[in-house]
Amino acid sequence: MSPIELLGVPAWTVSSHTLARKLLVDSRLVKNIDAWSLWQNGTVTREWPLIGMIDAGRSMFTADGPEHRRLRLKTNQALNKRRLDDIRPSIERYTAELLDALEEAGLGGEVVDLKAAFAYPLPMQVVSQMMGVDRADQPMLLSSYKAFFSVLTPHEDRLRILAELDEYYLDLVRKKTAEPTDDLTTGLILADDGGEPLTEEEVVGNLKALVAAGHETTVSLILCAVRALLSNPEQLADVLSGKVSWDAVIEETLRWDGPVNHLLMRFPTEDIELEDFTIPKGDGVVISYRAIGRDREIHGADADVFDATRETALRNISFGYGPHICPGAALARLEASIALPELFSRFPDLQLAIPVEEIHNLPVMTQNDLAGFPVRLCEGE
Ligand code: STR
Repeated sequence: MSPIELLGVPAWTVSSHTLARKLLVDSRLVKNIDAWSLWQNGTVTREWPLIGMIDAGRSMFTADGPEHRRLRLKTNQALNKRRLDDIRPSIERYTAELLDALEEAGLGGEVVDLKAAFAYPLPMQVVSQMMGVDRADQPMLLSSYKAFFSVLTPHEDRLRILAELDEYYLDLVRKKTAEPTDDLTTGLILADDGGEPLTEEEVVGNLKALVAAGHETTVSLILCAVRALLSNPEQLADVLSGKVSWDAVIEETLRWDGPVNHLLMRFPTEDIELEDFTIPKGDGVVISYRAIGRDREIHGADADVFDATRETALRNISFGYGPHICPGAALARLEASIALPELFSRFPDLQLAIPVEEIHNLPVMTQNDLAGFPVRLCEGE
């Protein structure tokens, strides 16, 4: 537990795996921003650049307890193993299409951006299909979220983008209410299990959370796995020869270089006494997943090394833990487990076009977003 400052706002960060697991099942920590003292007393306002990460509207992302279960039920059902089998052929098709286009662009040994041409569009295509978002709207969504996450975006632009997204999603929900189709948005609208139906605001909130979380994070999972393998050729060889599984690569990437650096925020509804410290009621608590993945108590003295054969990799909590554990975890793993082997089976000689240290992160505080990923598809002359 350490004090941090988020663009001028004080909070606590949790960087221990064991403590995070304890706190993430503690019902005294809630996600509703109204439990935050600095929000209650007006110190933090909508003018704070990170406000959109916390005050994201009523949804499964911001509710707790029985309300949270009610808000999450449909999403859990739509993302269960059996339903994911139905979506697998689409992921395979999108992957193949993008790889065809990539091959054409990089045919003559030209440098191509693996992010722009492959990792970035793929998860948005998948989540759009799942939610019933039009293909034509995908570029707008991608550029809106890109600007939303960047700390370089002027805050008034960020607030405008969030308002425009709200309008877009409200429109989509009204369209699906008038003409139900076979997608999760329609599923969220229809109460077919006798329970209390979600309100329009709640459907919009869930839809926002699902599209944002469903595309942004998976881009990073795919790229960071590729980066880890290209900078560890002996491990790549073991994967390509079948000695090490793709699943092992994916889990170790989640642990070592996962998509989420920090998750904002939770608030104690009463003082929480820990062994050597008390988290005061109403303070902000950040879970720092990047540091948690490198916790030496769990992963050993070489926790900073990428090792796809590491047994403790399976213990990563990069998708969170407890009631809010990522409902899309299995979908993200499925996407990566299709995208990565397909990429390397098409381009076994894939190589970075710049030194690995020159791959940079975007100026984003909470997410592990890479700016670009220049590669060559085949061995140069
Ligand atoms: C982005 C803005 C928005 O409209 C809705 C949400 C709610 C879900 C959030 C999302 C946010 C930001 C990225 C998150 C996602 C849930 C999982 C994802 C935090 C605030 C992660 O990066 C873990």
